Amino acid sequence: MSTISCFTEWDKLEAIIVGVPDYNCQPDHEPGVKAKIFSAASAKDFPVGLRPPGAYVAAQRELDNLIRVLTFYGVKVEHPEVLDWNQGISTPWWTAPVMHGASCPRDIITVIGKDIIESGMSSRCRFFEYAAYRGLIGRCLELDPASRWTAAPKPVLWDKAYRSDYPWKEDSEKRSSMIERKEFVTTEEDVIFEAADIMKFGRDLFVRHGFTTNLKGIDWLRRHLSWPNADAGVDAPFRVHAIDFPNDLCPLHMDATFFPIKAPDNERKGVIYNSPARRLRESLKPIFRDSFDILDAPQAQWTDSPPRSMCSPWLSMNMLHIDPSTIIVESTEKNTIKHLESLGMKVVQCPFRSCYEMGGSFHCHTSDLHRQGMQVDYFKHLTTTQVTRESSA
Ligand code: DAV
Repeated sequence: MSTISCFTEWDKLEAIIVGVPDYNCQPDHEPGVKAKIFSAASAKDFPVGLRPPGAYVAAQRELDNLIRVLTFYGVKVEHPEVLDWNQGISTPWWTAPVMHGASCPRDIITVIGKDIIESGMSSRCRFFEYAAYRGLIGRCLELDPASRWTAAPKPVLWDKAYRSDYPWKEDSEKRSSMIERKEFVTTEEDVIFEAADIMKFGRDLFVRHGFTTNLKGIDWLRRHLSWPNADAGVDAPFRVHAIDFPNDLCPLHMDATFFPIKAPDNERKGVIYNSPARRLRESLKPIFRDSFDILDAPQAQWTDSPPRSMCSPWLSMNMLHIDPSTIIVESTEKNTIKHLESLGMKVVQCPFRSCYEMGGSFHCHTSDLHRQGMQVDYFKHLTTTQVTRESSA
């Protein structure tokens, strides 16, 4: 690793962080987590604390295989520090009996241009997760003097940061009308965004407004990224767009809902997968129309998630590009593999379902440090600073 730089999700990968499963805990049913648990009835299936020992062994085996694959493709792999997350924490306003872990670097670290941005997290159990990345960020800064490090405002996560009576998923009617009105479990009383809600499309960044990112968080990103920085290869201000998916009853993180597959070239539009269960708000589709086709993601192979996983079967879409035409996909996801191959992609199959309970699939378990490529404008029809703020129905 000699350079820190990223502008897309798909350009040729040179260096990446791969998470560590050690001491990963099931979090307490705190407000930011409770709303993500499937239903009141299934809450009991998520006991708080460490997982069975075999879970860590199985996850590490799959991660070791992923690391072998990445290394084979010439990608330099870095890791967060292994820390003991099975400890209670407190601030003046709340306590949490355990933390979460450093399995999912995508949720907290994102490199935009040459800026290593560390996001504040939306749940209390993840408040101190940054600790695992400070050594690694220090190494990045030393290796690339032109890179820089920004820690976003740390949300306080006090009670007023959450809607305390957020309806359980079973109360789907109430929940869907709230989600349609963009009333999420997080309020606007704090600045909240998680890095996994950001998708990089060159000059344009799409940020998902939902449970894990609020409008204040999107506004912070917009202000932070709105000036050019020629030394950092950033020629123009980024355009930061707020987007949402009104049918998703558990709107967290972009990468199991809306995922770029192919970049546009001179002859053809690019391709984005969108889960058919969670379609992009209709009024937002025109932004993409000239440069990308939005296709229904292939049906996931599974209707349920592995034991103790709080994620949905749409982790089938949570893939990782090695370069614009090579992508890592979970080896049981046959529909997705077949469809990607029909689009001319080279698919690298890796088993990964044991990792799901640690927080996600390949995209979640990694965070790109260096992808080749510059700040390309894929949305030329937008004016210099035209951004999507709050979408209407
Ligand atoms: O669909 O359960 C998982 C994303 C985790 N980063 C889902 C979202």
